[in-house]
Amino acid sequence: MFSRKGASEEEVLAELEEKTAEDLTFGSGRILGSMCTYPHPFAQKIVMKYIDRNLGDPGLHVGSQKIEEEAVEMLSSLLGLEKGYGNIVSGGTEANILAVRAFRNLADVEKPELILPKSAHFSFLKASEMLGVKLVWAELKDDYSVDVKDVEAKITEGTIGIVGIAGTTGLGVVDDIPALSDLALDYGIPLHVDAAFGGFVIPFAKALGYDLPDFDFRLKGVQSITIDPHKMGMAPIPAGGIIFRKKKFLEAISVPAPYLAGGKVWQATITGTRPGANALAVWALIKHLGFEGYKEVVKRAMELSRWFAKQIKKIPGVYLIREPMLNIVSFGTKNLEDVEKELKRRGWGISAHRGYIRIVMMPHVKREHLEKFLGDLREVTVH
Ligand code: 0PR
Repeated sequence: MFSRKGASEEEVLAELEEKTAEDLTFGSGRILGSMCTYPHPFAQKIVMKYIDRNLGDPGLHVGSQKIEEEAVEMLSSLLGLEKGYGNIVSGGTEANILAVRAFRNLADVEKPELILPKSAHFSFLKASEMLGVKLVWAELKDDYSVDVKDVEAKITEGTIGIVGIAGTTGLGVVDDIPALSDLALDYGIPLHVDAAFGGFVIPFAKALGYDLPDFDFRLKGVQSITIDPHKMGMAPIPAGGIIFRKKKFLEAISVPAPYLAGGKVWQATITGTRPGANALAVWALIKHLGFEGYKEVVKRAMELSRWFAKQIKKIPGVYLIREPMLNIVSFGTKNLEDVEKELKRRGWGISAHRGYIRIVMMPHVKREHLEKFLGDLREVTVH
């Protein structure tokens, strides 16, 4: 109900406290299955300070727009590209939609088709429906990475693009992006890499010596990459990233907005009015933490996931779906639904999908939380 008379701030706050008491918080250590985390304190300060900035009208907030461009440039350079074109957007969903939109608009075919792994995120279903692009699903191999031979077999006259995933939603698997890139070059088809999760993990994990496939613009077939600062980048929601190798992709999705303060400006994003503060927070965090700072965060997360995977293997009736590649560990059990229900009843923020439970070692997840969780898991699976 839209109240007739206003209540005091205290009253409203008290009601909010009561209602949100049901929420799980990252600080409690109970959220183990999310790709989000508590935003870095420095980023929170930035958001508070610049809460009014709107990147939808860059003529008003000229400085903020330049900062967004610099943030895009920083992400590009992390991904092996000196000059990239793109935006800080609302998340991986918007970034993936923009990539498919750019590929479709440039392809000029009557019945556009997109080839993507069966492990792809559901955001592509939205893209498909909105853009009238048919999804052609490629099979996975036993290791849950996409079968590149099957991708090749599915290429047709109507193929507008290929998708590879660098950190799948369920298992954190990095596809064989080098092979997909070669394929894309051979057939003259653009390759989009969904590194929404892996973008802020793989470059640092590689620097730490983990053996992972190349996945970024250093591979010449890669034309666009989704990379989300609001996942392992520790930026506040919403903060996604879409980077294109060439300007033509961004131009293909830009519409004129003729009456704004900046004169005739071009907008590529789905959202019009959009938060400048979050883009500024992305910029500020990258400046503040630097490569070495993120590397430390990833080091902890990778070590914790290896340790956790080892513990999982020791529990009777519980099995790993596959050895972790990134900081995601997924496991199966007998009577998975019952196990899931009981773990949730005990207050754990997890979810079971596609036959397994996924644990994501985000920065807020500590070994002591996982030890407690493993204790509960052991109890729940004993029969
Ligand atoms: N691409 C990949 C590979 C993803 O894993 C996700 C999100 C997206 C794109 C879409 O990103 P946005 O959600 O930012 O639009 N994957 C997470 C998932 O489905 C999203 C999420 C995050 C779910 C936090 C739950 C949660 O607590 O698991």
